[in-house]
Amino acid sequence: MKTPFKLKSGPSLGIATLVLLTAPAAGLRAGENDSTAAPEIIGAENAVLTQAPNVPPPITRRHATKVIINLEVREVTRRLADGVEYTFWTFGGSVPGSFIRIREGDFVEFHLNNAPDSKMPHNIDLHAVSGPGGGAAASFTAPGHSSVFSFQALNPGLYVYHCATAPVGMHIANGMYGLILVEPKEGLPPVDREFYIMQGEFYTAGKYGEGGLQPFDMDKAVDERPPYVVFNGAVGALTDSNALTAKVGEKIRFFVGNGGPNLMSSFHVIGNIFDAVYEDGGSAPNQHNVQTTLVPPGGAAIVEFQPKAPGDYAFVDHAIFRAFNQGAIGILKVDGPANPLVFSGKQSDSVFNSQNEPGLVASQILAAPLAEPSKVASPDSKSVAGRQSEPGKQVYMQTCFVCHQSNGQGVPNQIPPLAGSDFLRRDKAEVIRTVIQGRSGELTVSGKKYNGIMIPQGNLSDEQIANVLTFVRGNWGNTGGVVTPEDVRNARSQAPALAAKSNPFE
Ligand code: HEC
Ligand SMILES: [Cu+2]
Repeated sequence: MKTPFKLKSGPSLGIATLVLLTAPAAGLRAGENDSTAAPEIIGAENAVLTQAPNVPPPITRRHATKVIINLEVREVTRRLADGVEYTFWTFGGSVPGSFIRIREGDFVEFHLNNAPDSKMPHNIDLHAVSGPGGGAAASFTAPGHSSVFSFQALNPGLYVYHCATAPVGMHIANGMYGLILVEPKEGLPPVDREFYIMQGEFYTAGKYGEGGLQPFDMDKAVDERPPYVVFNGAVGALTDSNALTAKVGEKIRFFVGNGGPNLMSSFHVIGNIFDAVYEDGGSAPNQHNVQTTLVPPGGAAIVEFQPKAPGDYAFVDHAIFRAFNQGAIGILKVDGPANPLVFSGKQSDSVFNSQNEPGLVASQILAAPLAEPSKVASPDSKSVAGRQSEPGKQVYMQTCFVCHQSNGQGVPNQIPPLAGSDFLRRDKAEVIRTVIQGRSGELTVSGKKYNGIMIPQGNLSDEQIANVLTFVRGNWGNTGGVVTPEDVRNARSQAPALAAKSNPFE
């Protein structure tokens, strides 16, 4: 069925009613003795579509409904990498295509609209459809036209959809793929954040990074030699200011798809373990405690995990040259308090020789959290130092104590003491810089020499650094004064910016 598609006209009720009337009655009503009979369809709604990395909100309704989907195919020229442009063919204006979220049993009325300025006809094959071509022939649409077909979402799961117009490989290689989630009747377990990530390769005539508007290269596509392997349609679509964000301890769910057209993805989040994987995008978690999951072209997976420590976590195709040399890398930035018992950060770096007493540092560190930090003075809570000292102690216990120990005593020959430290009496700005930038190399504290590495703590806020230093300088026999957030701001503006990380494994 085809009707001319006008950009301005809303979803046509006429078409909707027509489809409903022509659908077989038994398909819309539960009952008879037919086990495949669909549930009752109550009401109608327009689907909320989102662009990656966003996912529409979970479905809260507990019945099947008629869902009207309007998806517009657009051919757009966009950034593929810095200085590199490409003409993408898209479902909804971006790569991957809009995320569609429906519920098991829903009756879907699908409107595929092909923009009037498209050069090609397009169609859609949804892997969630039970019917010939997944809807491909039924949705074949010339530029400036709109096709309507309908289907029932019989099977829950996470499904790929893609264009299947000849040459199929070329339409997919130009970005024509996306994900449709059919939520099981009972819904998915609640999580704190959901993200939409889809891998795909781009076969440009030029090499990786070669500038300008790059044409599609059929030979490279047939040989499966893509210059680009990326997440969400471009190099850097999920890094730097586009990085995903979350907080320590939150439950994260990634809906991961692979448009291909050719390469399998070995999907891995560096420094996290998947608590659950819905392998192949099936409707139930079938595996727990997984490092890397395989996502084939035209396939999907749902992964769930819970970052335990703050930091930048890179996710990659672990076929690792793709991550570092072809673009298949994104970042999840996790904020929150350090959790030194789960992960300490680097604790020391000392010269290794066979005389070193093994296990010394480790045993002291394990003992430390059990020790009561009771010997810590409780300063006058009305003074400025007193007000900063309590939150400062918290920062200390979360961030510094793992190395400097619960009462600031340090570790002999490894980590200098903060208790009775003459270093702390020196230049205030230098003390602040030590925390922001870290420090390494030989250092004498109260007459004893140390040569270790203190990792930078510049991710702490000005206030946290001011508080922890006020706490440290006001306790354990130290005599330094208050450090204010203003002091920290000044020190930061003088210190050279911390070098950005280039190695995502760090
Ligand atoms: C990963 C272990 C580690 C952590 C965590 C750590 N430090 Fe350090 N710190 C060191 C080491 C090792 C040195 C000595 C560096 C050297 O030899 O150059 C040091 C040196 C220092 C010094 C100067 C020497 C002294 O003893 O007075 C100060 C001040 C200091 N740290 C404060 C802190 C504060 C405050 C925190 C928490 C915000 C912190 N450190 C977290 C390992 C650590
Ligand atoms: Cu197409």
